[in-house]
Amino acid sequence: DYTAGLPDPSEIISEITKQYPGKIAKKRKKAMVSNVPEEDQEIQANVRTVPGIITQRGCTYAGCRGVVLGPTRDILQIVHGPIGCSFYAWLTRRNQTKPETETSENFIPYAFSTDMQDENIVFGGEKKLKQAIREAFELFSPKAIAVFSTCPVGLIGDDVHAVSREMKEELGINVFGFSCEGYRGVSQSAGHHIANNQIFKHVLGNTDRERTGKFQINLLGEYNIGGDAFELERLFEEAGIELLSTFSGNSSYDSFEYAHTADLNIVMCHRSINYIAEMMELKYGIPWIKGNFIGAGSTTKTLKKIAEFFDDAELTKKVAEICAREEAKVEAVKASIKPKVEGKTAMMFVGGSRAHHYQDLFEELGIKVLSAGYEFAHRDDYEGRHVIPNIKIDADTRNIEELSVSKTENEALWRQDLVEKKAELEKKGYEFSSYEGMMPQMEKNALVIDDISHWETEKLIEFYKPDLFCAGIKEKYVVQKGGVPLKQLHSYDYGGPYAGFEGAINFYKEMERMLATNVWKLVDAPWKSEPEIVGSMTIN
Ligand code: CFM
Ligand code: HCA
Repeated sequence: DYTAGLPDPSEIISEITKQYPGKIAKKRKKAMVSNVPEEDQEIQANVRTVPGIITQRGCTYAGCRGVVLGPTRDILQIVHGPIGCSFYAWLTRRNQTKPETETSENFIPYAFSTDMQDENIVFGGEKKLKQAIREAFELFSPKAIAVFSTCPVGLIGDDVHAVSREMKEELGINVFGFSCEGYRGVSQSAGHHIANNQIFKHVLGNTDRERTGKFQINLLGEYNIGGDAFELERLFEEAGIELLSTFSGNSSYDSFEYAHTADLNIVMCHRSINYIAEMMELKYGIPWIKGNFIGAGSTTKTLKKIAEFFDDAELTKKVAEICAREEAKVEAVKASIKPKVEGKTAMMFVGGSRAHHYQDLFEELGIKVLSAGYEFAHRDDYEGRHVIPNIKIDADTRNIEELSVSKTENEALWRQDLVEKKAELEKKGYEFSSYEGMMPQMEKNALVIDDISHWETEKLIEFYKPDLFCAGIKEKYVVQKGGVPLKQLHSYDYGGPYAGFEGAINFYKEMERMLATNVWKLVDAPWKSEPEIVGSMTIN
């Protein structure tokens, strides 16, 4: 029995929240659900964090610059703001890239910033931004320059879009800006949306491309953390599926420009990139399906779903062959590791999709996920519903208006072959926008918590005493000092890839290292013997 011997989740919820003032307790309770998979439960998500509660969320700038645009190697990305914001987005996410040749452009190791100073805050920073764009162009002659606004830019009213337009004209390359000031929205989720809209408007669809493969796809929401995308590229290549563009891991500017010539979009992290998937469907009639490559079983399922879309005997055979061969390798490793970790317990509080995707990997090893949650996902990501956006796209300018759905307005631009194929497959029962959420997959009585606070994290560990905690760098050392190993599911610590078949093998081995050992039980939290740290500091 899954819940045998565990505390009752409703008791845990009241125990955790009784520490809070009344209004806050009421608000936080709405973000905590004792899961009943077969029921339509509501969870509060994507709302403002209680000030001072210590959230693990990031800002809008992080979601736009760091997450969505960050992994593209040849767009020169200038951060308009104080240097700290640029430093924050500099190589921390472990997104990898492989330029086509040794001399191909790769700006990922650089941090470009206008290094805004007090004087720019008082007198405006547009002049400095223009100068920075000119200087970057002279030194690096990039294909495209993107400008990212940080908090002070919005506060003083610098117009990054006007500057970008002027520079585009002057330099003759694509220059575009993002109003992704950190304080906009309630988390990095707002930054994803801003990034999606601007890439769609300024880049996607700029050039056409002759067909070079029989089966052409884009991979959306795969950021090549720890080399995940490399493992997937290997599988697609062997199967004969041509990957035109990845949004945005190991990605390039040109591939964004012709991404609209693909036959199908595979959406991996729906939370950060669903907007582009929907807009490509709306403007070009390109269908999308959701895919998960975390876990060997999920990888097979997704590859087979792609093959089913193309409905080609040779491809179907090839994919089946690859999956069988790779699954056999995975099984051999699993057989030696599973008995050592089966029945262990884990908790996951990560981002906006991984806390769900990684459930498959844990299931494969027989590890129970007692409690999980996202930092900034929306209700559809938890509850498993597909929400159709309210947008209309101008056919010429690609301007996006938040309006009523009007799929037919762009019908003339749709790929008719794809529209027909979609209709035909749907008739046979093929599901396109099928959508699975975290809650329908989790066990009964598992505790689901949105935007978990530091206090709540500590209490949960006290109640459940899990064998493993999965989160990020901010949580890692506090949790480990308490004697519970923490696996970072953002950066993978120093490991990875974890996607695809090779990734599953890597993850199993990592679980063996972390869970089949008693070393963590020997850790004594320093605050148990020394509750207060007394120190002195001299400032000269
Ligand atoms: Fe998507 Fe991501 Fe995630 Fe995300 Fe992120 Fe990330 Fe994440 Mo960190 S895009 S939602 S904003 S899968 S950076 S690669 S690991 S929180 S779960
Ligand atoms: C971000 C990036 C982040 C942070 C991870 C962490 C990432 O939110 O800006 O807290 O460890 O994956 O790098 O999510």
